[in-house]
Amino acid sequence: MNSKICELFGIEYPIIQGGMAWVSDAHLAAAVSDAGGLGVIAAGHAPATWVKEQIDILRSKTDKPFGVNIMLLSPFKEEVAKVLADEKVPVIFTGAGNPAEYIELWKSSGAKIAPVVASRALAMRMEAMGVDAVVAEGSEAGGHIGELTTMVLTPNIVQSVNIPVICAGGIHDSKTALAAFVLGADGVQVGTRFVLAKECTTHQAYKDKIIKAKDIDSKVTGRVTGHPVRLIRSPIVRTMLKAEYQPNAVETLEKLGEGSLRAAVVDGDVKKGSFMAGQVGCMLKEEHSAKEIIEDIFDADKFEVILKSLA
Ligand code: TUI
Repeated sequence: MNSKICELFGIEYPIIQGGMAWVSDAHLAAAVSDAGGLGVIAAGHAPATWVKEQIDILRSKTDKPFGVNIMLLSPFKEEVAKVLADEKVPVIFTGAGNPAEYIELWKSSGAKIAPVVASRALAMRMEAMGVDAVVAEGSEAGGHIGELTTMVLTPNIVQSVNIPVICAGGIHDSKTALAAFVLGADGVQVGTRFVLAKECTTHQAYKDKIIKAKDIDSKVTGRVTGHPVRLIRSPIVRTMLKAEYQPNAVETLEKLGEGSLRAAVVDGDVKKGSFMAGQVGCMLKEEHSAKEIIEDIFDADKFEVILKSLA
């Protein structure tokens, strides 16, 4: 596909693998980059030493371009930001905050910068700061989310900025990818479907949780406290949703959440784990290799059938 995102990042298909904390390690990212997309390591709450290790592992597996997603709520964000510059990471994604203070450092290291945004105002502020692209992430996405849906957020940002826009939230197949391009996006970011990549080292119980999820199993905790997180229904989610309406809700939710994503991804703990996933989880039933996933999404025959049905 001829796309501004392919040119900007030096990739074959305009698809970015979402930076999912604990899930998106060097093994998954290398497989996606090798298959022609942009693989992304998620720094999450990890220290800089872990991030550096993952960059080294990825570089030992592929010489294709890749990205790192820095989560701006991380206590290690300062040191991680510096490692990304020192390591000359080709593409830097940011999530859950405003990366203003690091833009100059990363630009001087030669990185392309693409913040994940959940509003038009932030997309415009980011463009004014000189970033190279934005990821418009709708609230269908998993994990930490904003309020607006992909269907409204994407075209609103597309008509408000002049830099390339990557659409995220609800994208998992050729139909949803094509819809993102119709909305004006230059590329797509896919998260949840890559949890089911064969190269993804996430615990099988996490993958099974996605495979078994029904549409109504997708829940959002933290709406009341102002930190909405989308995940799959489980015992901890039930406790969190009740706690939201009790006194000290912020502290209780923070305590319940601590270590719960690791418990899900690493230990597959169905009781204590937070199984963050996008709404599309209910549509995903099988595991495939990263290459199969990308080739299925960008299947020219499938695109043609959809477009012909509209003619
Ligand atoms: O970052 C994400 N999704 C994530 S990060 C994550 S790790 C985590 N672990 C435990 C609890 C909470 C998170 C799981 N999922 N997505 C990117 C994203 N960024 N979506 C929305 C935003 C966002 C929100 C507010 C970006 C900027 C912002 O405000 C900045 C400002 O200054 O206005």
